Amino acid sequence: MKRAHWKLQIPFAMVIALAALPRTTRPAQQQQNAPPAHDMEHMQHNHGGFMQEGMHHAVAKGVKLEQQVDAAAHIMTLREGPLTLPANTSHMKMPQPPDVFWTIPLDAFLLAYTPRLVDANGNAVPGIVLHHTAFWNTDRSDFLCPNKEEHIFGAGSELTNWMEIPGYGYRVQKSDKIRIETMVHNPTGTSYDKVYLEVKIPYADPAATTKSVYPAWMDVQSCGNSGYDLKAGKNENTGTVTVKYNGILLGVGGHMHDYAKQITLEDSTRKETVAILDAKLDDKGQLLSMPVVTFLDRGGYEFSAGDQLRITATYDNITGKPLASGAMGIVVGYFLPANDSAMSALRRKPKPTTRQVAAASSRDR
Ligand SMILES: [Cu+2]
Repeated sequence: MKRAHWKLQIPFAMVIALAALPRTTRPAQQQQNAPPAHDMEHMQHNHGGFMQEGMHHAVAKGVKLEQQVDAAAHIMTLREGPLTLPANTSHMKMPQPPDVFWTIPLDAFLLAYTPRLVDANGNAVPGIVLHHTAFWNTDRSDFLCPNKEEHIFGAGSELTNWMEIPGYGYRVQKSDKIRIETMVHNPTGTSYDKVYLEVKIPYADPAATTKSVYPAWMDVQSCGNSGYDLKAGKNENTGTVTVKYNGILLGVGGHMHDYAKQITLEDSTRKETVAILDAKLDDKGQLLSMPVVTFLDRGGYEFSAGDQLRITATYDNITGKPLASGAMGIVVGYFLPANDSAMSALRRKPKPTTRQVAAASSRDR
């Protein structure tokens, strides 16, 4: 039903793949070397740390996280569930899974993420019942918002893949603890029982000649929780974050909710507009897609340490009533730091209270 997005996602992935190549070997016709289309779905419905605190849902019982590591294929597979999803249940009324924690089994670069929903028999369940899932590395701080854990992956009901960027990955250390925050709902008339969220994550060995890329979440709520209230009618909200590292932004997508109009990213230090993303809605105001903007023609958008970024989201809430926690405005991109070793300072100090972190500490020193 939302297939239309996929077309929009392809050019971004291509550009990301191209941008990952050394600049000297990047003629226009090299687009043919971009990965196949099935790798290319983009991140436009990813959520940022919206529910880190604040909402009070009933907690679903018995939800567990399992992982399988296929060392030969270099794929980790996570399964979170089971989830029981009665028909016609909003996310506020649905008992929500508690945060679950994924302990990284080995030093690696995580290369891509492919989420899907399945039932106990492995049959596909429509993605619409996934409100969002968000992955956070609790052992690291986010490079834009160090008060938050490092946000490494997110997906919404479109279940879009985060494609592999050849030559780049996200570096994890064995026993890093990834917090997984999943919210479900069921706007359909069909009840689903024993649903699992499955995420396949191809990985590379740390010795691979892979460089680190960092997801950048530039939020209209600045470094607070992403969800916010909409009043009836027009809404305009603005947030700022400061980039503390030199580097380049390869391209951006956006994440907004129903009744969205537009989200913009500006580098207010440079007094430049980085990207303008216009929401595409259906005739009821429901969000269909957000566009993607790339900076390939200039070799990436260059950020300098100290640049202040300004994010502005506009909505037109045509329902005539306020919508509590109805909105988000996030520009999501990939950041390549000029000096990757500076990013190692984002690793949080081990907390001596847990055995696992203490063990990691003695190993790392
Ligand atoms: Cu959202």
